Amino acid sequence: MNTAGRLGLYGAALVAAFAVAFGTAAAVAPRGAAPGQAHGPTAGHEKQQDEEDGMNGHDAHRSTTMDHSAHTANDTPAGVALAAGGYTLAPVSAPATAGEAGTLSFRILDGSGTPVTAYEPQHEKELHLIVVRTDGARFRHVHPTLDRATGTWSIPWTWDAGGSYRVFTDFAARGADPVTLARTVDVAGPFAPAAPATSATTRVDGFDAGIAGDLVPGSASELTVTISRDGAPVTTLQPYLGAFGHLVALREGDLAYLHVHPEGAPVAEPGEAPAPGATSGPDVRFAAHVPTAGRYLLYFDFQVDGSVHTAAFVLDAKAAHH
Ligand SMILES: [Cu+2]
Repeated sequence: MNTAGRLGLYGAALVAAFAVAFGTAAAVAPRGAAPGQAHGPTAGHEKQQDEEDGMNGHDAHRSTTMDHSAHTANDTPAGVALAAGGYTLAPVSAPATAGEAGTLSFRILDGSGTPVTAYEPQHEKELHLIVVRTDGARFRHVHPTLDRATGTWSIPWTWDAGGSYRVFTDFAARGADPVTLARTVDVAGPFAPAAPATSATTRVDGFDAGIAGDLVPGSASELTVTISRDGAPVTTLQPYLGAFGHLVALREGDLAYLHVHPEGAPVAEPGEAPAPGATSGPDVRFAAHVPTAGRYLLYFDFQVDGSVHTAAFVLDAKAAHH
């Protein structure tokens, strides 16, 4: 389990200020999601996209993670605006109707309105695209392709259901701080809103996933995700995007975006990415810093045997009373 290694790091680079986005995520419909989705990943993972970059990418996120930790919870939460840090997410083009195959595309504009064509990789990718319906269902975390001539990001896209979706772009333009920009995209088609209920366990693709710990507003909340299969601990978690798992937290109500990058083990230095070929599990630890009491939708990505799975949890953050 490499517990010692993880514990050593814990709390150092892991504290994520809500105000900032760190990286990536994954998902599943919360329990109590739309009928027929209770367990299934409502979300798809574009494996060919996710896997194409391999595991030995950059670790630019390490330094950015540390930088982010300096932010305070008083900052405006990430992911609630289409412009921040001098950059703007231009209108998103996507199929208008559920079930219609097409392309999702967009550009990032700098302060002069010029499309951005140079990015600093974070968590091995130049841009992380997170899409979730406003009720928290249908989460996807994928990596579109950049046309470096035009600055247009695109990815094949089909909406599985109607509704309003939040499209988050998590990136750092070259030489700039990471930002998370978001827009709403409305999709015609049947829409049965899910009502996420608190859930600390879920089942996805034959794996059982649980999350332990309490979210406490205004402080680092220690959380541990545990993965098992057929009642046995899974100890073969593989590095994915530079860690043994990725977690995104969204605040119910405004979908403010918190990206938490769990640390795996063994590692040489705090914040160090796992070595190629390393495995870990069944526990993945991280810390999240949520700004307010309320309900949070958590989407956890993990990789086993080359396949990425996503587990969703719903936790309530309650103000500490002493
Ligand atoms: Cu990503």
